[in-house]
Amino acid sequence: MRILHTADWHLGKLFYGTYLTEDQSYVLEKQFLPLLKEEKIDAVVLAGDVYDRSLPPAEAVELFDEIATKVTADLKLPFLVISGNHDSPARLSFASRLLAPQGLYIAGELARLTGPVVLEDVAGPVAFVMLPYAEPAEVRHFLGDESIHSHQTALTGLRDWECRQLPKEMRTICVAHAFAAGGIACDSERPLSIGGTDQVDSALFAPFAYTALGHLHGPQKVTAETIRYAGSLLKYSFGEARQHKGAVIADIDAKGKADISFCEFSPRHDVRIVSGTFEDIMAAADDRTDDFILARLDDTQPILDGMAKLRRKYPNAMALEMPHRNTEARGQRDFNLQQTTEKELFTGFTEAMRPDQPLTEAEKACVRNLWKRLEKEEGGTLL
Ligand SMILES: [Mn+2]
Repeated sequence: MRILHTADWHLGKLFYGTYLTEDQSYVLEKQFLPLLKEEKIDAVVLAGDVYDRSLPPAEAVELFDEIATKVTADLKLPFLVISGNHDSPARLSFASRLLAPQGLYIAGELARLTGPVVLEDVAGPVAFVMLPYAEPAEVRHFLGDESIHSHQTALTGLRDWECRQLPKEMRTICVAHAFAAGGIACDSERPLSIGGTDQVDSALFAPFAYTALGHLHGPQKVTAETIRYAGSLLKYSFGEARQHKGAVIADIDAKGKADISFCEFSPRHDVRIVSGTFEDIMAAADDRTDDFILARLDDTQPILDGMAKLRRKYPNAMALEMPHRNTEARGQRDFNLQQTTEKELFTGFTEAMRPDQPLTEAEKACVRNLWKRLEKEEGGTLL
C-alpha cells in the first residue's frame, strides 16, 4: 500500500498580516493533487493542524472542502484526517459519520472515535490507528483513568484503547499529532503545554509499520526511519527559510516493511532572508522578487523609510531587522514628552535619525515654513 503522509496545513494562516490561503491553495491544487495521481497513491493521511485556528476563515474552510472533495470523490482515494492542537475537534468532526462511507475519515472528538480504519490491499488488511491531539485531562476523562496526567500517559492510553481489538498479525499505521522526544522544533509551532513536558517517548510508536506524525513543522524522522514528521505545507516563519517542505510517501509491503521517500513542493512565493547592507540588497540581482522577504541589514545607522523603499524591490517584504543598529543613537531618543515643545521634539528626532548629518540651512527653512503653516491652520496653538 502506497500512503501519502502530509501534515500541518494550517489553512487560513496569517503571515505578518497576510492570509496565505492563496499560496496554500496553489501548492495543494498544483502539486499535492497531481502528486497523488503521478505517484499512484492508495491512501492519503493528514496528521493534524488542518486549520490554523479553531474558528478558521471561510476561505480556509472552502479550500479544505475543495481538496477533500477532489481527493475522495474525484480521485476516489481514502483520506484520513486527525485534528491537531490548532483545530477544534468538534468542528473538524462535523458530519464525520456521514463522510466516512464516502472515504473521508475524520478523527477529532474523542467521544466519536470508532476504532481503527481498516483498508485493504492485495496482501490483506492495513489498520490506521488515528490518535487526534487531546489534552491529558480530556483523555483521563474519556478513558476514566485517573492515572493519566501527562501527554505520555494520555497518548499511550489512547493508543492502547484504539488498538484493543486489533489482531496481532495485522499491519498497522499510526497517525498522531504530538511532540515526539528527539524531534527538532522551530518557531511556528504552538507549545502543547506550558510547564511540564509536552513530549512523548517515540518508543510508543514502535509497534507500528509506519507512524505519520504532525506537529513539528520541519520534515524529519524521529529515532527510526518509520517514525516521521511530514512537516508543514508551507514555511510559516523565517526560522524555516532553509527547510524544504513537501510530503512523505510510505510504501508498506506485504510483510509490513515501510519504504520511505520525500517529495518536495515548490511554493508560489518562497520565504527568504536576504542580508547585507541596505544598499547592497537593493542593488543585488534577484529574479524572485515576489517572495516573502525578511531583510537583515548590516547597517548600523537607521534607514529612513526603509520598509517602503524595500517594498519597491520586494513587494512582499514582511520585515526589516537591524541586528547591528547603533544603540547609542537609540538612547538619545529618550525624550521627556511632557516637557518638550514640538519643535524641540522634531529637532531631537532628526538628530537621532541622522546623527552625523545636521539639518542644512535649506532644510531648516523648509521646516520653519511648515511650522508656520501648521500653526496658522491650527489657530495658533499646537497640541
Ligand atoms: Mn502545527
